[in-house]
Amino acid sequence: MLIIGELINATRKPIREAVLSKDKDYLQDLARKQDEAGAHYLDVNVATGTGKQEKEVEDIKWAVQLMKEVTEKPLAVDTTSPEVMKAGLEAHGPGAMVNSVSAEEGRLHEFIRLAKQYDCQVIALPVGEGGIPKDVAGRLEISREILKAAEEEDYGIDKFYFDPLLMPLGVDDQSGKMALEAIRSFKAELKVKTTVGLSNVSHGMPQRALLNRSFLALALYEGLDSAIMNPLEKSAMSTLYATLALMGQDTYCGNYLRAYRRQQLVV
Ligand code: THG
Repeated sequence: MLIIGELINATRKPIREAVLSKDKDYLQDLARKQDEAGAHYLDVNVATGTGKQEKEVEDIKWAVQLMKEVTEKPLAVDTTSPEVMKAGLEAHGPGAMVNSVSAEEGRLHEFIRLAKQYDCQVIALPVGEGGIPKDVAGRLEISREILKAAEEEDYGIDKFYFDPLLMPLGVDDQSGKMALEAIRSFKAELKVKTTVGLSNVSHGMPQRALLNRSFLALALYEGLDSAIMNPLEKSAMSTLYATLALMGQDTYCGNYLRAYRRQQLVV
């Protein structure tokens, strides 16, 4: 189970402020904490909403550099802009993650080529020219387009994690169910790995961690391979260890017991 630490994302107010004020210490501290909590990759999104492309290119180079100073964990460059993606991957060097490629014009082949050039893992988002599909069938159709493009670019499917686009439950009470069905279909029909932006599900709802960790258990049962999540959220991390042990995916419960000894498990 691949954990991508979500916390360095400028849609979050403290991060937006840290990027705008160039607060290097704050961002480095968060990078270090997520690394120590067990994240395998660290997501980095520096879109502060100023609308200036050149600024965002400078910001991503700055952020990648400062994170590399404090962690050896690879980074997941989270942007929809080809220029920002290229600058981030270049500053990082080989082995980053592209978050994400969609089937939109100007991104599909471009982002896969960049991923190939910099030897990256890739998150595939089933978003097309018509925006976000309304159902699972639409997500599968666009995912097939992304798979076809990967084949044309000769970039291996094993590099890809498909994302069902989990929407807030507070916006659509069927969004959890739909994402679970999408994960099941991605695994069964496309035979691909999957990931999900876990904290999306609880946006705007009370007791977010409860919804996050409950969705995580359900998604793991459907075969989820990765999550973009908050690794500092102990209840979600505890649910992760417990669920994998209960699913027979933790030899002699080694990871569960190790987490307990490190006092990482909460009830
Ligand atoms: N798919 C892909 N990438 C993504 C998303 C996705 N990147 C962005 C987002 N969705 C995932 N990242 C976040 C980051 C922070 C939060 C939600 C999603 C968030 N954090 C809480 C906050 O700011 O209050 C703090 C943590 C918490 O309470 O759990 O809301 O879907 N490919």
